[in-house]
Amino acid sequence: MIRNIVLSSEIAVCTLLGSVDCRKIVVLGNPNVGKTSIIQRYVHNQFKTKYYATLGFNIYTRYIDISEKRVGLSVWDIGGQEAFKQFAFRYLIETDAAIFVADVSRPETIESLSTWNDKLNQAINRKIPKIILFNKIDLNYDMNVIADEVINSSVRKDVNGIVFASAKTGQNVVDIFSMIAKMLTTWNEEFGVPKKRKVLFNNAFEEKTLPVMFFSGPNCDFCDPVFDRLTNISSQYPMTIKVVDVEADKNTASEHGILSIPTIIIGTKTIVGESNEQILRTIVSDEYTQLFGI
Ligand SMILES: Nc1nc2c(ncn2[C@@H]2O[C@H](COP(=O)(O)OP(=O)(O)OP(=O)(O)O)[C@@H](O)[C@H]2O)c(=O)[nH]1
Ligand SMILES: [Mg+2]
Repeated sequence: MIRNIVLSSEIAVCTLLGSVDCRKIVVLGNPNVGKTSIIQRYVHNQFKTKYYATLGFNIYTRYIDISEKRVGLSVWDIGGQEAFKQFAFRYLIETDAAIFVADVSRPETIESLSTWNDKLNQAINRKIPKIILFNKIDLNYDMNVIADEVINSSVRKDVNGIVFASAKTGQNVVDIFSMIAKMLTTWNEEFGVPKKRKVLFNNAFEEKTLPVMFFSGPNCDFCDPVFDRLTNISSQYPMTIKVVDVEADKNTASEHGILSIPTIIIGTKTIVGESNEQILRTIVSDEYTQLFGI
């Protein structure tokens, strides 16, 4: 009962504010990966170390201005316990975007994301922006193990980005939600269709080379190693890499909604934060197959 009241009042708050465009983002994943923490960092800029499992779901609202337009984000925090999955359909209908959360210190937590994605696809019948968010990058983790898990997961093919963040330190959290909000306001029903993306440059598609944009700038810990990995791969795939310094070329960065560096746009996929060669190679190969059928 109480949840229904919360639900209707939250939606009312979002829709009653004049012409505010309201969008529903669901946050899904295993218990304990940090879904609630990510959302609370985003909405209240706070972090709690004690774990309280989310029972059912909670909805949080935050308003942001994108290209001078106010957008209300209804962020649905869905409890990861197995018991809640059976009611998932109810929570997932009318979703506009999804964040699948996994934990870098327990990379196997990516496994359940395919089931959540299947449930989501049953509840919606259109393509929406989806990303995988690896949380807890403040902890120790092994990027090679994460890469193996990403490569073996089927969900990676159905997402538009892989991002790395920490609810504890706040690293990348606001930027990731802004990125999704921007996706929601600039991309329509044809979301995910390559020609809709602004990654076409230097006639890259006509030449059958994969267009890649690499966004870097000052104070970027992972930029050099990630760029080196990318250039290694480019010797084996026809790729056109355009490097953009976000400080020097603010327009291009803003056109593509870039807030965190490094960010790499490979075809239709966006990767934010540290990444290793295996992940990049897999995404490049997926994109190459998808775009060119080769
Ligand atoms: N070190 C670290 N701990 C985190 C981070 N994010 C969350 N945690 C901790 O991980 C535990 C679980 O976080 P929650 O946000 O409650 O996890 P959840 O995914 O919402 O879990 P369910 O509600 O059961 O589905 C808590 O003890 C958090 O303090 C992070 O970025 N770094
Ligand atoms: Mg929770």
